[in-house]
Amino acid sequence: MYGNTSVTAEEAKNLNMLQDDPEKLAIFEARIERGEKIEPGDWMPEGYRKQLIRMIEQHAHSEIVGALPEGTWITRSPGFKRKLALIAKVQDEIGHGQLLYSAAETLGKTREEMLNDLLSGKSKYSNVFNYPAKTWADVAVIGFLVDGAAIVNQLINSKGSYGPYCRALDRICFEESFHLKQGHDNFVYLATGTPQQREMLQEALNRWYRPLLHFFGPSDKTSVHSEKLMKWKIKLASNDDMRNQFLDQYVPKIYELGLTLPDENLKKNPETNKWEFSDPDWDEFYRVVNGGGPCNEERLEVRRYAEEQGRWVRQALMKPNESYVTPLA
Ligand code: FAQ
Repeated sequence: MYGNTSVTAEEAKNLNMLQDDPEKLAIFEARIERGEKIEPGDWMPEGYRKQLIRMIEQHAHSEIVGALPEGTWITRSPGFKRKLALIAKVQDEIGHGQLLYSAAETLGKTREEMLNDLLSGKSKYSNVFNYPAKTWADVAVIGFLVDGAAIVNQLINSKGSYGPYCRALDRICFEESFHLKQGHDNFVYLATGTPQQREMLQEALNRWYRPLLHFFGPSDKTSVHSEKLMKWKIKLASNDDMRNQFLDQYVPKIYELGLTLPDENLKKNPETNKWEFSDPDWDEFYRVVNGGGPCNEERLEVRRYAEEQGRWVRQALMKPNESYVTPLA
């Protein structure tokens, strides 16, 4: 046991706790156990702070990079109403990034440092945004299924232990529910449309199936951080449980529209109540999240361009004696 806590010395080492005061740690753990929210000024173990920064920062990056695949379709949206809805959705995603960067900043990492880490490739963001949105059907699949997957994850995590992150997630989930309606409407429209529209949707679905399975992270057996995150109630369900919840909710909706998923082994095991599927190629997952996906370079290039082009605006907004820390400078 480490101090008066429930962790062993070995676990404490893994959790970066050794520099933490055991008495304070015990009080902290008891608060987590009671379901209290931890707030920015409260004492927290270094490992908790670091894990939260890592996770919230990656989430924030995912929102702003996540606006890019759909963003390329704004000028090509089929019709004015769909264009308006897509503009509003993309704008919301950027707003989510802002909320999440603010939540991460409460833990002591500046926004400039986070953006530097995104632009240099040091920090990860969600795998799904490193694939192209080739047709309008991709916009339907992203809005319905990527947003659907994000809601499964965020609703669960919004009950977590860190106040600023949970409050940001509450607001994000509220807005995501509109995105889901927009995505569902596009999805059903194409699924019940002309043979060409159905074919285009099925083709997009086939391409997104594996990235969607990857979205919830590696299996519980290989997940690196789950144990620590769940111990501190930052994450309230494991990667496999979240993936299972997603399949539970969305596979029937896809099948009821007469569409298929490209995996002959995908089925729910009635005994375990869990979905089984073919190996989704975890090598591809690691390649994509480590910078080797089809669009990683393009996504970061666009972000670097936006950073560069917006610099004069940020500088103009600074007070005369303030200086803006230039990312990558
Ligand atoms: N993509 O040990 P674990 C959205 C990394 S928001 C990339 O299992 P953990 C809204 C992981 O970071 C989407 N990397 O990790 C939207 C770690 O690497 P590290 C984002 C991934 O943290 C919709 C390594 O693999 N949502 O879509 C992924 O316990 C439409 C080992 O993994 C969030 O970020 C991945 N999918 O569990 C926007 C939610 N999975 O850091 C626009 C918050 C894992 O050691 C349009 N995050 N990795 O270098 C989480 O819930 C968790 O961080 C997980 C991963 C579940 C993503």
